[in-house]
Amino acid sequence: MAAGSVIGPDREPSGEPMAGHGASPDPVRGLAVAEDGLELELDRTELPRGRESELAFRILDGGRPVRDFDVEHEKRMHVIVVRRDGRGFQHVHPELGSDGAWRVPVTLPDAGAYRVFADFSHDGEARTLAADLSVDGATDYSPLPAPARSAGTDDGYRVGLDAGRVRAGKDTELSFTVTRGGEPVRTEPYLGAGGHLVALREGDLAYLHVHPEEHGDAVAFTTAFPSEGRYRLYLQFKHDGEVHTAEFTQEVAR
Ligand SMILES: [Cu+2]
Repeated sequence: MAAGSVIGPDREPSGEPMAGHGASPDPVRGLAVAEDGLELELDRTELPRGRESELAFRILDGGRPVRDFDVEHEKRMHVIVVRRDGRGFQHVHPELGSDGAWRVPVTLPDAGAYRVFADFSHDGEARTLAADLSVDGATDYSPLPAPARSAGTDDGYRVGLDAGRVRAGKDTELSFTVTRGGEPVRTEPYLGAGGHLVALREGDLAYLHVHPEEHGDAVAFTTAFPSEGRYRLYLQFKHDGEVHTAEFTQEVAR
């Protein structure tokens, strides 16, 4: 990682950086607020609980707001907000104002420390910068749920995950199948693909944005997890015109 202050949500030393197991692990991202001269600056680092409020930020280059972003997955800016225990995942698309600030309304229902990831491309380079955001109040963090091969969404879909044994640094195919009421569901294009997958490493919330491989009966992704440990996977797919999210805990072996 290049110069830049590393700010993690109570980073635990267990988060070993890259494990050298050959292959081509996806670059670990989202551990720093600044990288190669670009910096993520949040307007406010604290938001109220349970009330719609505005999340506003700028991407600064040498202190000046960047305005020329490349379109990636149909958007110029993707923002992920998640609490440090992996709960409360949101994926939103802010608007760029003429003052160079990105703004999007968010509601954070629970208190705690959150991570905000800005995922964008500038000058042809994909970037993920991240900053901490807090919501005041009594906080009740939960451990990651145990790994499971199937997960429900809160709106009645069931998603199966086929991954086999996943090892750090090895290319892995993650294949998801979606059903509703026992019937297979063919997902609709979402952000230019059959699905969208974000993986966050337990502890330091290292960020992997994984790109889809195909769009057939299954939504498949290939990635290489950078290190052993547990990751939270957030699969988003579109069906009946709406976006649905299924979450999995994935164990990655050495
Ligand atoms: Cu997005």
